[in-house]
Amino acid sequence: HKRPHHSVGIIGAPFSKGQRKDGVEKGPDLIRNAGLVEKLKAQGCTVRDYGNLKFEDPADDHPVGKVQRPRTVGLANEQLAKAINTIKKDGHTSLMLGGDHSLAIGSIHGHAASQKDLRVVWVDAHADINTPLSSYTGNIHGQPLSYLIKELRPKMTALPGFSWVTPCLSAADVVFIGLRDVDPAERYILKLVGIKAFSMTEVDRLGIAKVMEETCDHIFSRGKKPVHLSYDIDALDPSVAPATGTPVVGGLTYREGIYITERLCQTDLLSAVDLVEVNPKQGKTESEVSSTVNSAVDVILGCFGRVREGSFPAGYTLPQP
Ligand code: HAR
Ligand code: MN
Ligand code: MN
Ligand code: MN
Repeated sequence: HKRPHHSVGIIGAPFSKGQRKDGVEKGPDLIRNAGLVEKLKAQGCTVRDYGNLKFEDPADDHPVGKVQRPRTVGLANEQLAKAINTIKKDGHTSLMLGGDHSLAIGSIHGHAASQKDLRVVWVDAHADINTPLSSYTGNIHGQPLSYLIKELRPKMTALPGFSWVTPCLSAADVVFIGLRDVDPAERYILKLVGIKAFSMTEVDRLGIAKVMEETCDHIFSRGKKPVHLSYDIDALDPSVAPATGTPVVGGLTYREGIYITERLCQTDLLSAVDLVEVNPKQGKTESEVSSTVNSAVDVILGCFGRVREGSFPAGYTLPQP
């Protein structure tokens, strides 16, 4: 089919306070410095880079129960939500470069503010659906979906920094791919509210092509709606993405990881993308860092029209002898 033109609005979110490891705030600039904008343009995209958000540190952000830095994470996400809403109003597909995965709260909330009724594909080793009360780490990057899913409202407590958040997703709007490190509470929640999940076991059983057909069937079963892809780089196997805060063995191959993006691009409904959890300080060598960043860039390029079969611009003709 004829490939549509992609207009990409990039926002960098150099934020790490949704977890405890320094370095993930370097993600946006690392990914840009790997030539992201040039590569997107080379494959025919229009790109506007909105730059990096600047985050504040609210005074005395003491834990609430186990939850770490709720005011800081809440405020950062409120800023991000506004930025994403602006990018969507400007008519782009948003591309949020994280940063840790707590940023999905603001990214999805901001997306939902301009696109009613969206669908979310969450590609991750982890389910990131602990409630503030069920989380044993207290890290908000392990919790973002619990803030966004309507059915979980009764399990949530009010947290400082999050009064602006209203759940904008139904459980049926979300699909997971790549799960292999899910807490007991998270497994219970997935069953409780009924969220479609393709763990690595399903990727093994069905193959990635069938997983993606079933993913598309599920998210479009109630009509064609805009899709938000939230891609945690730790979904990929540590052999291709080692520089991340919580690597888990047995992940998606590079090819499976890229196939997901190609298939979603093909729907022409990809409306927002998050690429999160690239952490150079977690790389043991330069080459671990660069392979992780290169994988991240390729994931993004796949979202915006790159195809492995090759392609040529409209109007292309061979040189005449
Ligand atoms: N489930 C654990 C928690 O709640 C671990 C989350 C791990 N980190 C991520 N999320 N990168 O995708 O803290
Ligand atoms: Mn995650
Ligand atoms: Mn993860
Ligand atoms: Mn496309």
